[in-house]
Amino acid sequence: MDFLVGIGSNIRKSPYFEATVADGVSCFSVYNHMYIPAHFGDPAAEYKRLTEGVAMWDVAAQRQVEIVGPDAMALMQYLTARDVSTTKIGQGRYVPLCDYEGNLINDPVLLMLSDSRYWISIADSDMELWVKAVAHERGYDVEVFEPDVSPMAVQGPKAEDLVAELFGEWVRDVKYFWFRETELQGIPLVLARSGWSKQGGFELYLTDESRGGELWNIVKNAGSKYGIGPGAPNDVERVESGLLSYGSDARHISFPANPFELGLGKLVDLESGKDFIGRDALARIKAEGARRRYTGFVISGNPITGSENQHPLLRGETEVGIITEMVFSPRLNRNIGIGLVDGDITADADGLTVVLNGATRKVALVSTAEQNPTTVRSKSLPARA
Ligand code: THG
Repeated sequence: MDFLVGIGSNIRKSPYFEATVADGVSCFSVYNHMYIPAHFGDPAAEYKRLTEGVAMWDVAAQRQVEIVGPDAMALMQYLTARDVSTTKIGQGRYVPLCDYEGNLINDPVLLMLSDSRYWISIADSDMELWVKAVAHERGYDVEVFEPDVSPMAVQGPKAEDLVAELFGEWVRDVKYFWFRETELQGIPLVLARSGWSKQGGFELYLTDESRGGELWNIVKNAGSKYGIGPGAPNDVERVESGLLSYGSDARHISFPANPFELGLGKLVDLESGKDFIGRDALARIKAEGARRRYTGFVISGNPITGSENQHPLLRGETEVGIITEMVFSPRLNRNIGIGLVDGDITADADGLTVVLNGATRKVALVSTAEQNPTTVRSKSLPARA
């Protein structure tokens, strides 16, 4: 295909935008109405930095929705299927948000800043509108708005050494998903041990958008001795790690799926007695059993590059699932995928295929844990055909 995508002033720019352009970004995507770097022209090097060194990403497009006021906790609990009542100040939680049908509408990270102040760090859908409407219609005493907060990710096995060098040894004691408000050379931010990879690392939530370029360059310069380089949320690593991508794996307006189907059933707390949006639907879905399940795939043939579209999983002529993303994993030396299969397709099902660019490829199911190179002996995977 040979065309350009038109972008106007309707698409917002991140505080790191100029810095990423200066560092050679070669492809952007759009997320929460904002530019987000997709890659810097060398996917192999970006993957290697993430899995063996350290990478830095502009994820300012993971916008925050701030909820502040006496009813902040009550509203937060009403928004999510997860029991968040035990969350502590300084703790983050992964919180699925559903609509009234029980379908996922976002899967943010919740940050509890105080008893009466929360952020949700959102995936790609308009949550500020939803949260504001729910708050007003139900009469919660809160304010809801998008604050000046712009995350940057520092991910990879060397991320901790770099972040400790920048902020101090205390960062080594920050527990997974916990955070602290701090500053770096006078730049205000929230430092969290989190990020959309399973390589370990931190996210720096910049709270002064005028200082994005400065923060970017401080991290970049300090990271040079660790071989840092720019990157982006990495699709290959996320498929290997089985991390959900709301928008790609499910989207309520075009491809609805519920948390039980998406492997997030353990985060749905129907026993807590808490009321939340989608509760009745989720109780019914749980009782009936989910129709589909989230799974990994191994796909035969030559290395796959880029998968823009979802692809039906076929058995004979029948569609029995959907592969939402396919990638070539350099560490596994095979093509892997992620997506949903019908409940009656067993793990050892044979005769599964996918058609890619007109050619039929064989497909085998693997659990998302089985396709993670750090936890799997690759001989337990089906051979590359
Ligand atoms: N960081 C921040 N905000 C975000 C994301 C992020 N907002 C959008 C998007 N990513 C939200 N989606 C996810 C999906 C998975 C995880 C985090 C955010 C994740 N999951 C772990 C896992 O699956 O192993 C832990 C889940 C758990 O606690 O149970 O990290 O990346 N700021």
